[in-house]
Amino acid sequence: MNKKELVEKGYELAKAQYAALGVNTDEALKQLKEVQISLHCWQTDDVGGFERPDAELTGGGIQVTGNYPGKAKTIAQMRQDLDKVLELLPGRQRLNLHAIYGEFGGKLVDRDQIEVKHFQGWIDWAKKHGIGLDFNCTNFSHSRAEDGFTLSSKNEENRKFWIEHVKRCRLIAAEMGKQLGMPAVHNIWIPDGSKDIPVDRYTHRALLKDSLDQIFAVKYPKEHLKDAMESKLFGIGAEAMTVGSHDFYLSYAAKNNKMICLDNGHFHPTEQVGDKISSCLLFVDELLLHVTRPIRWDSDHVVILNDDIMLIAQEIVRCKALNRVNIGLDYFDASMNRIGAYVIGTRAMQQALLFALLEPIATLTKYENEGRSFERLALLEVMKAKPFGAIWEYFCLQQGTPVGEEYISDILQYEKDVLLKR
Ligand code: RNT
Ligand code: ZN
Repeated sequence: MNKKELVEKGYELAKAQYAALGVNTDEALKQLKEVQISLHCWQTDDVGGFERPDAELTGGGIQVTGNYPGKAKTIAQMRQDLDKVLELLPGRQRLNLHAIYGEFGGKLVDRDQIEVKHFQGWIDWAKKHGIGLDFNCTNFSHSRAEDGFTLSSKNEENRKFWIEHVKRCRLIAAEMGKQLGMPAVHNIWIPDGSKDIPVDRYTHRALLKDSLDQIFAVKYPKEHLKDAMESKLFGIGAEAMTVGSHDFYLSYAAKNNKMICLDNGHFHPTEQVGDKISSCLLFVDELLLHVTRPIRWDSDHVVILNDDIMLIAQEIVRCKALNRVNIGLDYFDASMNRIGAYVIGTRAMQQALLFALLEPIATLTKYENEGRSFERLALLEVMKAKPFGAIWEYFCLQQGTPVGEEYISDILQYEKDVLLKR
């Protein structure tokens, strides 16, 4: 049997096993095919951006470690890398840009000066690929963020500057959504916080609230733009307080029906983002996720198929909220092949969703409703040993993308042909 026949045969056997539990695998794959995962552009170049030739990540309490060869140094290189990533991924993707990734033509365009024209090249690129774009204001790696405050700054000049920046970013995002015919998500994450114990938290939070009110006073059609705000517990150098905490943004989002962005690297280690999804969905229309893998001090390791990600996927599916949860990735690892990092992480998220779509949910719910906790736990465990991998491999085959381990050699070839020559 050749590889293709093997995968097809494996699928037929697996399909029958799932069918015996009342699960329709064809239906699961049909749904998985439509889920869009937003790829964070910043894994290509370690969150550097293209404002200056030597642009790099500074401040903001986020860090990239590693120096693996092949980092994208120009927009052309970045697009080449992203083309490769898209080629290796089944299902649908989007691209998530930060404001520092514009085409500034070698001139220094400050953050309060950026315009749609700096991103038109990306819009055209996305159109060519038939994918959507998402956008983020960049409130770090800048001299006006050096004291640790942006939208919540007591320095009015700085605060005005950042308000103007975010307003422009929303305008750019809305234009992306308009031109591409799919709404763009604009996400606000600010690094504002303090290293040591502050005595005036209230004013900073009041200032942040006021800044957001000013920013959101400009309205855009929801077919073009969806707004999100991302909370955080702490960052390096901002250990004692983060102005944009979960309580702050959740309250703001619920009151103003904005999206809350849940980054699963931004909570206490035993808190589960999967548990938060159902709560948030009862009070806001949609959510944004930043899927990542926190380890100790770092919130941004490459996503793998672990319990956190599985629960997130299960909760999205169990809440029947695939159309209300916007899924984006957010990690940056410079210690390994960066294209490989994207492919591992995106495929892990898709696998988690597939696993969730293959749950015998009717039976599990019946057990739960009848108080049969042994049967519920037993069936959840049994599902882990079902031939899920056979369904996944068939999906990759169906989608014309590398099956199983095939993508490893593909990426090594790209490394040899392209990355090591940079
Ligand atoms: C930082 C946030 C934020 C950033 C990106 C680059 O802790 O997670 O989402 O990672 O905006
Ligand atoms: Zn994030």
